[in-house]
Amino acid sequence: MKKRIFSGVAPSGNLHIGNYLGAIKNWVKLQEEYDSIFCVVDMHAITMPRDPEELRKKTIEIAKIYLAAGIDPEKCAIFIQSHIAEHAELMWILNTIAKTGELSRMTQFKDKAELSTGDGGSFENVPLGIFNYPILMVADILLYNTDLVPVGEDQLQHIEITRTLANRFNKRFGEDTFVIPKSFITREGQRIMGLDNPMKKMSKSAKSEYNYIALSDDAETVRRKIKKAVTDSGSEIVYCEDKPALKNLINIYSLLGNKNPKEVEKLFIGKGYSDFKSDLSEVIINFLKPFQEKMNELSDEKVLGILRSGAEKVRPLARKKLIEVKKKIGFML
Ligand code: ATP
Ligand code: LTN
Repeated sequence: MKKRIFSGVAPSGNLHIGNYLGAIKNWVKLQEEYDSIFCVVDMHAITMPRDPEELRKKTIEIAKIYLAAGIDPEKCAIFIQSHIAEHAELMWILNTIAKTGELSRMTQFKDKAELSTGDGGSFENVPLGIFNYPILMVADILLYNTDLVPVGEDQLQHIEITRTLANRFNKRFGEDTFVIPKSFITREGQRIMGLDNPMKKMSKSAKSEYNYIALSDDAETVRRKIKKAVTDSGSEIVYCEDKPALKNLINIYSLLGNKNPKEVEKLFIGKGYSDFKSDLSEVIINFLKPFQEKMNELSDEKVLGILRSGAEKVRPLARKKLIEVKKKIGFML
């Protein structure tokens, strides 16, 4: 039997090349080998305030991005999280075995708490959904007997808590209940850094649009953002740890231009930042153009149809697992 992978992206903000290189690009390769389920996690998205119309629009847009990237709905299931109520039901059950301490230690919680309160993240004002966001993610993963979770490095803590809770539940109610999943991370794409600050990851909830290249950016925007991207002191194009900004830009060049960092260095021997940046812009534009054309060819109706039939594919799996869990904990069926 094929092993199973599960992953998801929240319909919030503008998806950027970090999301693509850290997560979605890997999914496209993995779908050939694994039984694959990809989710648009709208229930996670509402942990921050969202305009309802915008949320619907983004939900479809994320699915279009999956499809334009090469996710094949014939091979995989693509669905919307809120279409399968079992995610919320399992989450409640898992809430009862999770500890507040382990949730408050999540780095994403600390970051989002600060973002959402505007007062430095005082605990009293943090929405509860941000606090137990990881438990919903744990439910997403455990509901489908997931073996591998392909994500970017920032999600490792969430995979760890998934393993902890699965083990805790299994110990109490039966070792064979949940499969203990592993993360799947690739070395290069794991952490694309912000263009305006190479010490922090590129993020779709960044305050400035100069932090990221969105998958929807047009050629002019890409050129403008790359021109403004911070660089390190010096003038040579070298790939090394003590030049984090340049290292990040070379990483992007090599991942989107299908070259390794050493080859990129060679291309720019004797040249400076301005040549490198203008070439990098063209590499990014050449990647984005066909991607955006594919997205534009997909109608909203067609995509919604794919998402609905994806939900029907995964529903029996989710039902079966939840019934098993309910039996084990002593619910009447
Ligand atoms: P937010 O800022 O709203 O938290 P995000 O940009 O971090 O959003 P997510 O929706 O949290 O994006 O992440 C979707 C997927 O993309 C996850 O697998 C995550 O690990 C990956 N990812 C996000 N940012 C990066 C990045 N800068 N580099 C590599 N992978 C990333
Ligand atoms: N928290 C994840 C999105 C997410 C996810 C999942 C990823 C929600 N549920 C299950 C993998 C598996 C993020 O990338 N911010």
